[in-house]
Amino acid sequence: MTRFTRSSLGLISALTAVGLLGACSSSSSSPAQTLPASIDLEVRAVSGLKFDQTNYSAAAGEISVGYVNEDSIRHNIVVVQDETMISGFELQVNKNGDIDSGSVTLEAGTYLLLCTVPGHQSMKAELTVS
Ligand SMILES: [Cu+2]
Repeated sequence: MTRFTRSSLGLISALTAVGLLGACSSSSSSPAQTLPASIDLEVRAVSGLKFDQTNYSAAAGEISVGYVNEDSIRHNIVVVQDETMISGFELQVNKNGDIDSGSVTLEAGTYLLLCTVPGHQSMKAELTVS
């Protein structure tokens, strides 16, 4: 119990340090960001701890995903199937206006899109790949 508490505090300290570094480096420049033209799936994080839709769809294969932050706080996005995270894919947007993009290869099926930032359990949407 004691050991668990100590390691939790250590983790929180580490996260805080990373957050402070991020805040410092991001103030130097803020170029206008736009989504790449080849996005297959666009997801927006909006205020109220949710995505802009509750259902998304995409074609099977390599899917180019764009993630736009329309909220004021940090969010990420991962893809989950049968409670297992699809490895090698995570997008992160740290502040309002941030855009991240990347690709993930998915077979036809039903997936969940989740934000794994603590407290953001409500950021959940279904992704149908066909
Ligand atoms: Cu979030």
